[in-house]
Amino acid sequence: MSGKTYPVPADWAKNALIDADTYEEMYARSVNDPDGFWAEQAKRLDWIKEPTIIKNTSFDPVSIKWFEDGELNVAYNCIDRHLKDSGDRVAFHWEPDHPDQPGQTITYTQLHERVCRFANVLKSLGVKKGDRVTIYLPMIPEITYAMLACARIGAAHSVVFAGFSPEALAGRINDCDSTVVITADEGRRGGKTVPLKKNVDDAMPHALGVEKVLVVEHTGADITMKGGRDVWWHEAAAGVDDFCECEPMNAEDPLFILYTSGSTGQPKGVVHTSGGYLTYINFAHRAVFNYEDGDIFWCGADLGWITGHSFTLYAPLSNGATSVMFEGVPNFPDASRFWQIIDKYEVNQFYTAPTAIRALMGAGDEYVTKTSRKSLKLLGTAGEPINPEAWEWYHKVVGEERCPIVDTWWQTETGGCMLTPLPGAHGLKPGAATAPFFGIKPQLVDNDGNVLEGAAEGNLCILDSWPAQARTIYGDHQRFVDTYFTTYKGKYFTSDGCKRDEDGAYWITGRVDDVLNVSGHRMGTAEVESALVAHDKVSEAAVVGYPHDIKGQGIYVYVTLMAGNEPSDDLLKELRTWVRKEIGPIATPDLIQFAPDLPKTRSGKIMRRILRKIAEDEFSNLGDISTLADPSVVEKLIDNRQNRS
Ligand code: 6R9
Repeated sequence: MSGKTYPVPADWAKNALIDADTYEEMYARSVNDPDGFWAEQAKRLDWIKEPTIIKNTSFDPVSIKWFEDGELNVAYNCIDRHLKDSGDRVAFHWEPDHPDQPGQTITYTQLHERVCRFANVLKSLGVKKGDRVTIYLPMIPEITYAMLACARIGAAHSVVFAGFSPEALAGRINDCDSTVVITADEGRRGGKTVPLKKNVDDAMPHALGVEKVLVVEHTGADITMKGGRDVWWHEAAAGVDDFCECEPMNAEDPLFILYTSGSTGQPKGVVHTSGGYLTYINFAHRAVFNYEDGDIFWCGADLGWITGHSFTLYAPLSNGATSVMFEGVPNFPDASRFWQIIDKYEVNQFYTAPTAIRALMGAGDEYVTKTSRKSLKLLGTAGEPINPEAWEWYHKVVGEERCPIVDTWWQTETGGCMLTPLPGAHGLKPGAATAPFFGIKPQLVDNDGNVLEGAAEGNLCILDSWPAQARTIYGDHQRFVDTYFTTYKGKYFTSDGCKRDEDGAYWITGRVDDVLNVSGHRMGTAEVESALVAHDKVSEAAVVGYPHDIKGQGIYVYVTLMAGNEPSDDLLKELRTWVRKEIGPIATPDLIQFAPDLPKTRSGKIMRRILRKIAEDEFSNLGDISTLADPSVVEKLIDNRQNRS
């Protein structure tokens, strides 16, 4: 924790939408009178039927409903309601992977027409209100059409990040019984292509419920189209009407499912609903980023993750904003790419992940300083803890000390930002997520559930519901209850560790469960382990994280081989490739150690605590190892540990 605090700059205190006094007054009202507070915020949206019941929630037993008698359509709120006055306003500046490729500008009127066509195509493929549609698309405009088309006709979308493997895709298709999958011929990222349609083809033998695959032509690559199943989007779009009515949806009808990693087993299909989700993120977009009409907003997150769902798509569009959407990566063709895009579109608010900031910091200041960035007013980060050094660089070199940084802590399950400084209200502490957003009641508890007051470090819980909270895990409500509300009964347990300092500011210290955060991507150690043991030469695997300069955490793997197999460089490569194939490139192990034995308790449980310490190079103090079945295993592991440099 760095001791520094940057006070709220005078012009921000004066001109921001929310200053310190307003924050205190509004926060008090949000927690003392949630009904009154959120009824007022709900007026930000256009309702078909205004809600009269606002909050109806309990964490014990678990039942979460917001605005339950309200009716609305999310796509209407994101598009149609802006058409009358602002149809010509740009909704998205779409920036391609390489600056020499043609970009696109999409106005709200154009967005409306394309989303309507997309909706009509989905209907023609048999999609109805209440169905689930899997979207496996790269960061191209069509992914926004596909998501909004689902919202328009009342189908829940399940976006699967286009970096996931065919195996991972098939699992997610099956879990929510999608009969329609939307993909593209290929994706582009950093000058490389990703064979999306081929991945879908490879997933099909494992996803037998899929009836139709809708394919967007993007790179023009040669792909195979299967008769009767595969449909080109551009051909289908030409044959449908350019208007489609919005389906009236109950506030509690699902808007989307998004799969995320937990500490055990299969990824969970986190379910978000319509009215509460949109109200909360619409408001957060204004309050956290100080978004004002006319600003150009850029959230760099991929639509495969929650940050993309909420802040690349739904929040900015529901506020009628002009957003930037970027297909590529921060360092291609070179490390100036982000800053050049900011200059090109005169971006006012820029939101990205600490891992990107660390990587760009490593490339050198000149890539930044040769650009102007004078349009920037505010910077944001999300996804993982930001180290103070990267924060200072972002603040000084990128934002020229003129732009406040909002370090927003939240989760797939929370839908929107939960802890964050507000730029006009809170002094900034590099690395601190700082203060609760409206309606959020954080609490720190120790491992036994005792409440910790004042300056303390413990496990972060949230005491009461907020409108954008996930409602369930698709198909497994009991898992929802067990995962989030059982460790500390009656409280939402975030699985994050957290410190509160003397000033009451919150500092997230990272996950306290077996979830890794690699470059801002959540990954269960259990998922990587089960991919490894599926390899026929592997008998056992244990996966832990270790500190990594750029990725935040790297993936350290201990592998025990089946009898008759010897460690070799070829096998190392084979295992790396295997994990990439099973899960996707983001899960590629950084370090693999062949371990003839793993440290286990007498009851056979792997002692991860010890494996973590060895991976972190902190083995001088391993704690009590006397409960191990064979303590000598540890020394061998230390002797053979993988070098990180
Ligand atoms: C939005 C998102 C959630 C996990 C979360 C925490 C970590 C997110 C953070 C942060 C420190 C921040 N996390 N934001 N840690 N400071 N500002 O990333 O959702 O992909 O579900 O990840 O990410 O550990 O529990 P998700």
